[in-house]
Amino acid sequence: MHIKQIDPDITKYLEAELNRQREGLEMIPSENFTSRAVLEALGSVATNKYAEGYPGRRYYGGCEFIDKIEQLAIDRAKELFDAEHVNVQPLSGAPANIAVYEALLEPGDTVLGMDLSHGGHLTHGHPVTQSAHIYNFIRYKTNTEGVIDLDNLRKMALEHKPKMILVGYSAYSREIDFEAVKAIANEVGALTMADIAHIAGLIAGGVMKNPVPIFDVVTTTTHKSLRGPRGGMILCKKQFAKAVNKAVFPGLQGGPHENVIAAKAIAFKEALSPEFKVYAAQIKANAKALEVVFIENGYNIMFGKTENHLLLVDVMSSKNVTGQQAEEALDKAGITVNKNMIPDDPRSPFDPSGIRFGTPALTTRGMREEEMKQIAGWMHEAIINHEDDAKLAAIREDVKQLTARFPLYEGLSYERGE
Ligand code: DSN
Repeated sequence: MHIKQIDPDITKYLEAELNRQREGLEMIPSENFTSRAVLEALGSVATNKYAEGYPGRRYYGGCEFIDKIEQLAIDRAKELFDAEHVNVQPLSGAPANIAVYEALLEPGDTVLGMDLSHGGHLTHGHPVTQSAHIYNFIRYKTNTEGVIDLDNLRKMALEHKPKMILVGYSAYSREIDFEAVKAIANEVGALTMADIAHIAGLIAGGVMKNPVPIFDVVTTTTHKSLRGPRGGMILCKKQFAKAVNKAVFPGLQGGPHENVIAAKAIAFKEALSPEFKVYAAQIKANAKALEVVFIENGYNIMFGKTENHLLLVDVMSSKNVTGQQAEEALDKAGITVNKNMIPDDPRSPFDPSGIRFGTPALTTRGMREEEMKQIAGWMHEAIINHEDDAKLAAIREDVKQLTARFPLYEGLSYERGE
């Protein structure tokens, strides 16, 4: 029986979510639209199988096909990122990061990681996380020009003698000089870890630097710019393979989600295609096109500029509108972004000074610079008219007309059962 017969309530909400995705402009930089093939694998029979262990070494019978699926995912990820070893089992980015800490650190070890408000991530040592209770995270920041100050990072590394230096960010819009960070780490005998969750698709597409051949260990999610299923992955040098695998299973996780791993394998195959290189380049070009209009309209762009897929904009200092007000107004206009802290934000995380937005999802729909210009203009109008519901509703109509020209999941309907 089809989902619509079994559960009309869930069907109704899935259809509503499908329409929301279709009719709106999805600009949260960590979101994307997977291919139908990836969706199909997620809903496949592979979800039924327990397969604790690794290909060829499982604790359950009947894994002969699951082994092939997981091995394909591993082999494709190795090729895509030029990796010596890959673990495709982490359930998402946070568990992948925790598994690396478990694999390579002892309780109390010192880690240098980026401050959250400067573009870092909660799992990079924010005091609210469990990892911060176990390890000694010391957080570095960007400088007044908005870039990672490598001289300061070196000074901090010499002072604190970290066991690991961690780079990779969720709101930082600049390239990362992995070689320079590696040189600092070598000087103090530290391990190197990069979390490339946001930029994995740009790296796979060859338009950003790849830390995998340089760093000891790299983590990522697979559902952001990489456009795969919601999940995580660890890539590392051979010497850390055993410790990483042991930390993921049995250290932290049980049975791997093999339907997700099948979907990861498909996404990696897609990312290995020549079309994906074009896609990755367009993501960057689209972010630049947004930036141009935001600068023209007098916005304060954090970190100086964008060199990847995202922008962090200080709407408070630019237009005296809070991040929360901007997010709400844009939502009403059919444009989804997220409010975000700016470096050393004086405001609270619930109503910060900034908004963060990006282009992976819009680029998947086929939108290019021309559409970005139009969208950036609407965003500006929505922000400065954030109290004018009629204006926001009018923009929403324009958004609907635009998105109708860029179909999403054509033919898919949960209510019609197609
Ligand atoms: N929640 C993700 C993001 O939006 O960047 C990071 O985990």
